[in-house]
Amino acid sequence: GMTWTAYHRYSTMVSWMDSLRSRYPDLVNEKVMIGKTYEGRNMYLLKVGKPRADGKMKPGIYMDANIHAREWIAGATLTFMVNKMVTEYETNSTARRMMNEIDWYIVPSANPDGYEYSHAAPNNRLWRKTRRVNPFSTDTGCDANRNFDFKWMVAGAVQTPRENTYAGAFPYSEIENVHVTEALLALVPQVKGMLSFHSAAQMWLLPWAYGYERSEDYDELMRVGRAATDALTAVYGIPYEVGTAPDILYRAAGGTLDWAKAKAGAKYSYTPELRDLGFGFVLPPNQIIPSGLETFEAVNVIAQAIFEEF
Ligand code: 0X9
Ligand code: ZN
Repeated sequence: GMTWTAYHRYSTMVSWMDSLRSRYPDLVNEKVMIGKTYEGRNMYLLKVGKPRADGKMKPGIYMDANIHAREWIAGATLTFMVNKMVTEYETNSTARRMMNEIDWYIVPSANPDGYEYSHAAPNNRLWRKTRRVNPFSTDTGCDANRNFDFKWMVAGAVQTPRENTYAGAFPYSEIENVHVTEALLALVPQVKGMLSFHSAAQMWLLPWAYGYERSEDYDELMRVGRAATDALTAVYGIPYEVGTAPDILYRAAGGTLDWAKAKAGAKYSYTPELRDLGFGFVLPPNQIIPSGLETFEAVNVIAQAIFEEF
């Protein structure tokens, strides 16, 4: 079964969603199959939150993880946080407020084929991309975080299938991205926040990632991002940087971060890059719970900001 002391296979994550839904039917509202991966796995969107007594709409936050296969801490942290919000609803006032104020939409693994491949053999551990067999090439997979249809290929992406930042032959060449995009577009205009979890740089990235332009909400995204990482750092002292991808990391076009803000109305769009601590992508599993606890505090700050504004 599911725990947060080990990294689990995709099927265990799916069973965890089912068991959470059957144990907390009032809080886990829906588990929707949003489509199949290239290799035929089912992708799911979980909706959690306490419905309002008056039936009125709550602001929504969409969260996903593991669009990059090897960043195992991302999905582990995300499932930990969702599990905490749901199972501690009665006992933890922070969890209760998050569930009362926000509708949460969660895709625990945005690239299940790549994730499973990274588990399948020790030599595969650092696989990043999808697993589609590219036409006209013997190289497999595409960087799904370069494959969205906003400023596609303008920076930090290549047209060489062998490379780790291969953007695909055209936007949405990856079926997994089609499913995520359609799921998120169906939630417009409810979704005001998007958190796409990655690792490993201890950064809280904000748009735009494609270039150095400032978004119209830059100041607010910086302010809320700083408040979020202040709350995160307060837990264990782990430092996080906040800024646009070009300012503190590098330019990268075609990712979830920019697309969600530009095309899905998610004003508060962030890409958290979780714990590194010198381990890079191969973070030991005893880091899952601390990462989950500290990141939960940051997500709470984002939720409060969105609740107050909308
Ligand atoms: O390169 C990436 O996709 C992300 N870094 S990682 O080490 N996890 O691969 C940063 C992406 C930031 N930009 C966008 N989301 N567009
Ligand atoms: Zn990543």
